[in-house]
Amino acid sequence: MKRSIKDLRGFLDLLEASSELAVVNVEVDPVLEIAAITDRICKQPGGGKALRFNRVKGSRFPVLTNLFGSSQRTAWALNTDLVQTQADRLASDLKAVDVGGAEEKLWQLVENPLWLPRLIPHPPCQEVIEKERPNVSVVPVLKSWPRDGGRFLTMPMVFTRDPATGRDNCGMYRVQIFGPQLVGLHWGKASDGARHAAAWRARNKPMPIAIALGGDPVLTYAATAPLPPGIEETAFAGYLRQKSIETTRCLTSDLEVPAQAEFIIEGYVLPNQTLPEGPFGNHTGYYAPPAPAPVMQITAITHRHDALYPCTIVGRPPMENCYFAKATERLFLPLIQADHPEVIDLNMPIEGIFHGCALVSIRKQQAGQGRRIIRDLWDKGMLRCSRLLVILDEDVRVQDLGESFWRTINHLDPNRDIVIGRSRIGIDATRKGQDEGKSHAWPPEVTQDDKIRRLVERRWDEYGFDDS
Ligand SMILES: Cc1cc2nc3c(=O)[nH]c(=O)nc-3n(C[C@H](O)[C@H](O)[C@H](O)COP(=O)(O)O)c2cc1C
Ligand SMILES: [Mn+2]
Repeated sequence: MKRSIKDLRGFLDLLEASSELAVVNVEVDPVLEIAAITDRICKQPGGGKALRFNRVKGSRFPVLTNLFGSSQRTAWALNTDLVQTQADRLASDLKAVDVGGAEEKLWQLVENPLWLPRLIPHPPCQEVIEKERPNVSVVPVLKSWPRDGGRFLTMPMVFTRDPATGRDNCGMYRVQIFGPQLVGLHWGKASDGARHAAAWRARNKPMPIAIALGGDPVLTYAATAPLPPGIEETAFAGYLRQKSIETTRCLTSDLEVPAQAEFIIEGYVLPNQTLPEGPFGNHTGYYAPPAPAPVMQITAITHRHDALYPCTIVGRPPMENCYFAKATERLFLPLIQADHPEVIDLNMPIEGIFHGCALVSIRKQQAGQGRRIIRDLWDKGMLRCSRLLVILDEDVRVQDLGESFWRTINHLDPNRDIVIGRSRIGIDATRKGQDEGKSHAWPPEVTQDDKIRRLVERRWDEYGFDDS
């Protein structure tokens, strides 16, 4: 699909034209009510429509939820009608790069001048500038669950810069509102945001930071993608949309942020300040407990005149983020395959909360290959955090959970097939040969004789069933 979408408005127009948007015009409360409505909608088969709440108590700005909560809408966000089309493009582009492993190939592909962000003047995200007394409470931030510790930005793009390399990162990490000019940041230990913060702390300097809300949906997706450290999300987004992302310089720091965003929150992270963040109703379906988190001092808030506030509700699956997670499964499979050509397919069931569980089918050619690939996949890349990793043979359709479970439980010998890693479990559910500790030859599968099957097929009508 060729399209000219470059911001949230363009995306909303597409949703509206395709009857994928529902608009709520009665007044609703950003505390719990919008989340409860959205939770109910996104549990509908297929994920329900995107929602626009025009009258939000306490704010003049509309709230958008469930924007990406279907396979179709996530595909559109990724500049395609079908995520697999982008995955196929990435796979063939990766094959065409003839250097190094998956990470080097991706680097070569993405760090192309064609895809690098481009600075523009007079950005829409700076139509309104609040530098004197910025107040984050102009944003209609939601409280999603009754025991949440407060209000959280749930779809923020958090921009930081590596002080050593000057390279920028854009990651999606939830942000808790602490005060008019104070928010808390929740970047995981292994994230690029945390890495940057540690580097600035080591220099004992405040870290410039900016939070963008809205803008081209492709960048919102890229902020959640498991890109290797150092690859810039803006360039990856440019690669996916086949056109550079437009950026602009912050007003109170050097950082570059998406020009087409709805809101930009600028500020600094002080080296040694933390505040308790959470609890937060998380994508596991359980509350994350409160813990100390770094804080950001806000120096400016800029936005469009008629800004829109996009956010998501996380909680027990299925939820909106499952569709992003499935897109990542498709897009990053070619990267896994670039390093491990024996990998055929991958399923990360949404009930496994994405990182938790992965089923991988492989073309097995050697004894011990199943166990070996478990170790290799835990070593680096997207599956390194899989707490349950199941390896199946190439003929198993891993997208079919019933079939995968049947094969796994029947192939499994717990004495032989379990691999325990650091707080991880792997199951080698491939067929085993006698060279792999199997005492007998692998038993034949129960299937009908081909000739008889064809005969029955031919005579089916004669038998007189009323179906066909
Ligand atoms: C809705 C949503 C919320 C997320 N919240 C967090 C978060 O609070 N902390 C975190 O470390 N990762 C969070 N993630 C996952 C990160 O966005 C993801 O790991 C991303 O790759 C991080 O970027 P980075 O590799 O540049 O650090 C969230 C993802 C989604 C889709
Ligand atoms: Mn990153």
